[in-house]
Amino acid sequence: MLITSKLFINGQETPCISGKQMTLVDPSTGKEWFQVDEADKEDVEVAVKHAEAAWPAWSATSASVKAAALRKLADLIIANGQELAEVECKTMGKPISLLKWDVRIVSAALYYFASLVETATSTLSTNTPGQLNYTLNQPFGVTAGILPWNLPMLMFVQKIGPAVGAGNAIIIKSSEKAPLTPLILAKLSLEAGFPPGLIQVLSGYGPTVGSALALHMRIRKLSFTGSLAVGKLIQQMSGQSNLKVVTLELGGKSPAIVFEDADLPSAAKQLAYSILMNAGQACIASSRVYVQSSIIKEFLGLYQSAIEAQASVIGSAHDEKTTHGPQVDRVQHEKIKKYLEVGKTEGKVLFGGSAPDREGFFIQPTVFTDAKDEATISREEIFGPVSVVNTFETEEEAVRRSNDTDFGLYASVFSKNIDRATRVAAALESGMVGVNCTSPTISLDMPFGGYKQSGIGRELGPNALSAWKQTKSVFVKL
Ligand code: TXE
Repeated sequence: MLITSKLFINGQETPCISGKQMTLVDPSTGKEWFQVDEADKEDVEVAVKHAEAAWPAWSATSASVKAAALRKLADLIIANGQELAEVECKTMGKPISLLKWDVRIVSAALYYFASLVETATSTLSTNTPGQLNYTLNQPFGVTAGILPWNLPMLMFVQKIGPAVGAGNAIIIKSSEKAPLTPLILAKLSLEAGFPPGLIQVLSGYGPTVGSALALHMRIRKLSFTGSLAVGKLIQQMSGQSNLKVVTLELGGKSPAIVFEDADLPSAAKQLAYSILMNAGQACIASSRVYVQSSIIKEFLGLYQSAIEAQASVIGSAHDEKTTHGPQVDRVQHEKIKKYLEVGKTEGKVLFGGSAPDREGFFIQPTVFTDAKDEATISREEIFGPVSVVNTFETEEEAVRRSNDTDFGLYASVFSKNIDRATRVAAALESGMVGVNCTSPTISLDMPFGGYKQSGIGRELGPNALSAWKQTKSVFVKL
C-alpha cells in the first residue's frame, strides 16, 4: 500500500509540525474517508533546507542519470497504476475507467521529459574575433509547484519532470482537495533514484503553505496551476518577495466556432466530449460554442445526442461502467448550482439544468442557448459540465465574439475550408487552437499555455526544460 497521510519531506513520510489534519470526502458519496496531515509555514522551512542540501549533487549528475530516473518513475507509475487510479477516484471523483488515461499520459510525459534532458544543448558563438562565447543553462536551485485538483497526477509530473530534469529540487504543494496521489508519486520517486529532498510534497491550504512558498526568499522559481484570482496573488507575492520566476497556468472560457461546412457529427461529438471530460473540470473545456445560424438546428440535435451518449451512465466514480462522475467537492458543486440558477435568468436551458437528487456531488450535463455574450454564464469559468451555445452569421463576427473574453487558453474552429480554418486559427487570441478538433487534443511535444489572462509561460513542448533553467553567457578571451 502506497497511500499515506503524512507529508513527504527529505525522502520520508513525515508528520506535519502542527499535528493538524485535513479531512477528505469521497465525491461519489459525500462521506468522509481519510485524514491527511496539513502542512504550514514551519514545514515549508524544513522542506526548503532539505531541498537546498539535495539539488547541487543532483544537478552535477549526468543527463543520462537524470533521464534514467525519470523513465524509472514512469515505469513505476504504470506498475502501480491501479492503486493510483483507485486513490484518485476516491479523492477527486474521476471515474475509475477514465483514470487509465491519466496513468498513461503521466508516464508518457516523463518519457518525453527524459528525452529533452538527453538532447538539451546550449549556444556557442564564434562570431567575435578572439572570443569563444557560449551559454550555460543552469538550474535555479530550489523551486516550487502549486497544484490544482482536477488532474493531480499530470500536474505533478508536468512540474516535477522538467524541474528535476533541469537539475533543480522542487517542493510541491498539492491541492487540499486532492493531496494523495502527489504523495504517492513522491514516494515512488525515491525508488526511481531521485535523492531524498529533491522532490518533496506538502499537503495543505493555499493561504498558509501556498503563500509561504510564493513569498519565500530562497525559492527562485514557482509554477502555479489554478484559478485566475490566485494566479494574480502569486504574481504579487513574487514581486513582494524575491521576484521569483513565475509560470501561471490559469483558467479558460474556451470558444469553439462551427461553420456550416463542418463535419457536423464529428464536431458535435468532440465538443460534447470536451465539455464532459473530467465532469467539465478542465481549463481547456469548450464551454462556449458558436454555430453558424444556418445549421443550428441540426447541430443542437447532434450535440444533445452526443452529450447523452457520452454521459449515458452518471454514477459513482468507483463503478467501472460510469461515464460521467461527480464534481470534486461540495464547494464546486454549490458553485455550479448557483451558475445554473443564474443561467436560467440569462438564457434558455436546452437540457439538464439541475443537480440529480442523489448522494454525492453530481450535476446534470447542461446546455444553455440564447444567453448574451455579456451574460455571467458566457463570461465566467463554470468548471462544470455546462456549455453555452449561440449562433453567428459571419466569420468576422464569430472571431470577434470568440475573442471577447479575458481568457485565451484553447479555442477551436470546425470547417472543411482549410483557408478559412487556418485564417481563423491565426486570428483567435488563444495559446492553443484546434482545427477540426478540440480539447483535450493536446500533445506532449507542443507548448501548453495561454494568451491574455489564461497565464504566463508555457509548459510541455520542446522548451519545457528551459523554463526551469536560467541562462548564463560565458565570454572566453582566447
Ligand atoms: O482554485 P485555487 P480552486 C479554477 C476553476 C475553479 C476555480 C476554483 O474555475 O472553479 O479555479 O478552484 C492554491 N496562495 N481552476 O479553489 O484556489 C490551492 O491550495 C498560494 C482552474 O481549487 O486557485 C491549490 O493548491 N496558493 C484550474 C491551488 O492554489 C493558493 C484548476 C489552486 O487553487 C492560494 C483549478 C494562495 N493564497 C481551478 N490560494 C486550471 N487552470 O486548470 C489557493 N492556493
